[in-house]
Amino acid sequence: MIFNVPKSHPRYESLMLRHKIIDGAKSGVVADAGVIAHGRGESFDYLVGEKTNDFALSAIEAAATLFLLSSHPIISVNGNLAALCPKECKKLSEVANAPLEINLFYRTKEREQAILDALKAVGVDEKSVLGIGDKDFKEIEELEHARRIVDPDGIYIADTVFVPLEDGDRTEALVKLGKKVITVDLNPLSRTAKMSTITIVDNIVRVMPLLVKKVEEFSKLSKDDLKAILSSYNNEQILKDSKKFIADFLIDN
Ligand code: PTJ
Repeated sequence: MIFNVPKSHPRYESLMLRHKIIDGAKSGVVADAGVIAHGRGESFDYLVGEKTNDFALSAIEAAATLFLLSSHPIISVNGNLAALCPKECKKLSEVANAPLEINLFYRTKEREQAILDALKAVGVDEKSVLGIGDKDFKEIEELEHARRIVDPDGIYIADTVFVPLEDGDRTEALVKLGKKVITVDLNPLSRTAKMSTITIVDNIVRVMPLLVKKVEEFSKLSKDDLKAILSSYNNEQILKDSKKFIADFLIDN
């Protein structure tokens, strides 16, 4: 990192994240538009009080149960996720038995390699990463952009797909194909937030460690207990709760 953020700075944590994104953009991990996407996330983070609220915690618990109840869960990795949480991607993949698949909107061979390198740097085994290399990739016909190209051993056969930090039409297409979708998006109004099976309205950097912990904790529960947690979860209500929180926060602060 070129810029040294003083620890005493009141927005130290937030600035550190910015610089992870900037460094990621310089190394080709983060798309140019990913820098802007991060800014949108930052503004919504203010509005949720820069903390994990109850609506996010309930969604994290539901997400952990869905990971554990799925036969083929997959973690879709984009540039922003790889820049902010590479270690947690590895951990979540291990505890949830969910392979990592690199699946990019701004897809280039150089960016795929840069993201693979970022994952390898935290100990991810290159051979376990899906979505890259010379393979007979499948296509999601409903999509016209690069995210339609998916791994035949990954998103294509997955029953649950974790797609954090994106706003677009992919979630709708995946749901149409009968898949369950878990997203993390600070913006509860995004298309992805609205279309997902489970929407975690919180910052990915706070979500990932909690999600890993919950998957570990819930792996000791019976299938019936997991199903009970999941069936009591209502994503529509969670989205309402998050929007109500934001509205109240704006009035009260
Ligand atoms: O790496 P690629 O090529 O796949 O491209 C990735 C980006 C992020 C550029 C692409 O998916 C994109 O353009 O995303 P959007 O449409 O800007 O959506 C990103 C969503 O993530 C927005 O709704 C943001 O509010 C949200 N977001 C950004 N940073 C965070 C976040 N949500 C949670 N935590 C964050 N740190």
